[in-house]
Amino acid sequence: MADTEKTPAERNAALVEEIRRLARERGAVILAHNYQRGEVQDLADHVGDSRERSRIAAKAKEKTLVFCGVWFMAETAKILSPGKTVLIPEPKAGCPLADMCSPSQLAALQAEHPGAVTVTYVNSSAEVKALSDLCCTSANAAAVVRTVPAEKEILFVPDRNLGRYVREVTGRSMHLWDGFCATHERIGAGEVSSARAAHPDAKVVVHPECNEAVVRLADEVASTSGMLRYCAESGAASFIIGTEVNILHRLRAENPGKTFVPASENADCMNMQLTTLEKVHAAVRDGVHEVTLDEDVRRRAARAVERMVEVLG
Ligand code: CIZ
Repeated sequence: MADTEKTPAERNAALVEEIRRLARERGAVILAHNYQRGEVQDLADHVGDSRERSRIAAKAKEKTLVFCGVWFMAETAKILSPGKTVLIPEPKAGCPLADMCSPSQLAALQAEHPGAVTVTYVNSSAEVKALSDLCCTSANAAAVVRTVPAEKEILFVPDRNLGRYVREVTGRSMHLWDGFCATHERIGAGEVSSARAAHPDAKVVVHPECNEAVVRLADEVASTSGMLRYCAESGAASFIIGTEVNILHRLRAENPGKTFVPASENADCMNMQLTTLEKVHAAVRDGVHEVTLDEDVRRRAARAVERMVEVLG
């Protein structure tokens, strides 16, 4: 059948088949973040958060990792798997939160707080990770902070909302960088309250990158992997989800008998959505766009990421 005679669904199915064939031929594994478009999640060999995908990537037998997500995620894979080729289908997929903390700004703060321990959220550049003592993800931020000796001052960068939440659950005072995720900031407490009024039996599950008023309304605060686990294990039948809306694709697919409602329809990350099947196809077919890092930066960043794994045991 000619391509022009196919329906969009048939064209997508053919493209997915072609991407999978090329990936097998070229020894590539495709990893997508929980916030990727539904069709990219369905194509991927593995879907997960940064921690899960970095672990899978490091153990994968394939020599090429196709990281569907935003730039810092592909960089983190390269930090941990320097011997592998890491491709990002859309190199313009950045992270405004990561951009809110530059290496020179962080170095200036560290100079003002000599001896402080810098704990850096994975949503950061390789250069910022290279200046850090410990890396963390939203799934383990509180556990990482708890490993810092009580007498040590902590600089937590770059997400003020995650930092505030971790400060509350750990009781540790921390100096918080004033960064935020614009997608999570768009989720309003008023919207969550309206959703709760419309779905009184639903559990409200929100990401710790949400602002304080939203977190206060939640039944559960969790990373994306934590949300997937919580919703699968909960006896509740419906959930109001406060994070990037594309995670609802996976939640619905994995929990067919349950209902999922976004806390806000506006919580869509433009950068995450830049990755399309066509761009993944081009990446696998042409071997573009490769992530490269200065080896000294990579080695120092790897120390902060590996220390996260070491301290958590
Ligand atoms: O760990 C990640 O990939 C991020 C940035 C958030 C989450 O909760 O998945």
